[in-house]
This record gives sequence, C-alpha cells and structure tokens, in this order.
Amino acid sequence: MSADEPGVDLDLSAFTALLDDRRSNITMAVALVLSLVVLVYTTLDLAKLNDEVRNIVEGDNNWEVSFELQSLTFEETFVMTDGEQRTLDFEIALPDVPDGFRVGSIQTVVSYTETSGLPADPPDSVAANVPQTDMEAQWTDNNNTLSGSSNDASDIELLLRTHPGFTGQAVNATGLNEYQVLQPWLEEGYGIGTYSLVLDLNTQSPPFLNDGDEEITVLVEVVMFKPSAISV
Ligand SMILES: [Ca+2]
Repeated sequence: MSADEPGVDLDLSAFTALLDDRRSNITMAVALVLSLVVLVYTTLDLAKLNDEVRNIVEGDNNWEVSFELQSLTFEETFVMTDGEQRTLDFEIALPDVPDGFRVGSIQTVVSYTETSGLPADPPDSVAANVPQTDMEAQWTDNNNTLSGSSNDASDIELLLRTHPGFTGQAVNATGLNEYQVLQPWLEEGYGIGTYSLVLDLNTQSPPFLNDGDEEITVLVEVVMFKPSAISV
C-alpha cells in the first residue's frame, strides 16, 4: 500500500487542482459576464446621455427664419424683327443690394401682344432662355425655369434661384443661437454679376400680308431678402 500511497495522493491533489481550476474558471466566467453587463449598461447609458446632449444642442433649439423682401427691377420694351435673336444683359452689382439683404432669386416675365394691326394676324412666336453666366447661383436647382416659349402671346415666366434653398417662404431651422441659425442665409456672392436673357422672335403673318416685327417687354425682378430668426 505504501508504495501506492504517493500515487493516490498524487491523484487526489490532481483532482483538487482540477476542482480549483474549475472553481477559478467559474469565477472567471462570472466576472467576465458581470464585466460585460457593466460594459453594455455603461455603453447604453453613454449613448442615452449622448442623445440627451444632442437634443440640448440641436433638437431643443428650434427656430423659424423669415425673410423681409425687397425687389430690384429692370424693365425694357423694344421691337425685334422676324428671325432675330437678341441677348439682354442685366448687371446686378453689390451696391444695388441694401445692407443686410441677399439676392434670393431672379424672376423674369417676357410679354408681348400682336401689334401689327393687320387683320386676322396670328400671334408671333417668342422663345426665351437664360444661359448660365459667371454669376454664382443655383443653376441646376429643380425649382428653376430657365427657358420657355409662347406662340399665343401669353407671358413667358422664368425663374432662377440664386441663394440655396430660398423660396421667399419662412423656413424652420435648428441651432444654438440666432447667429448660427442665420449663417446659411448670410453667405455673400449669390446673385451678384451678369444675368442674361436670350430672346428669339419668329413672326406669324396673315395670308398675303407681312408681319415682320413685334414689340416685346421684358420685366426682370431681382428678389432680395433680409433674414431674421425667432426661437420657437
Ligand atoms: Ca403676327
């Protein structure tokens, strides 16, 4: 037996060691799970805190930006001959824009009637196009109407948005303070420069008579705005 004893002792101590290992493994596992729980909880708590901070910074600071409007207008009336193409240039310079105002959009109305006085003279055809110039504007804005035509003497109405997002209507905004909220509306340079309009006239004549020209009136309205913000 004595020869076997060390072997038994060895087996027992190995078993004890195994038990100890298992115990420490369980302890480790419990600690790990607890750590994970704490980590997840902390992460969720941080995310919630982050949302709260974001709400304070952004969401809870709602503003309404409204616009005081003023217009600068150009009006020209002239006679074009059949087949003629004419380009009109309108210069919008910084001194034309009152203090605190920005150029929001440029609206154009091209109008004409049948003035030949000939009996049964059908209305002429007029086409109008606004080519892109060096002027800083929203040239690719979906809201634009940069070309139009008329063959029944109805008006041609065109629109170029110059300042991003400007419709003339008040808009909602979020921000820390009035200064921050107004920044996008105070950017300078939009709508300053040359605005061009290209007109084409094709007269329509009554039978056996010749209607060779027409009088056309162009009204260009440069819409300017001064933004102000109120907390809502
Ligand atoms: Ca005619």
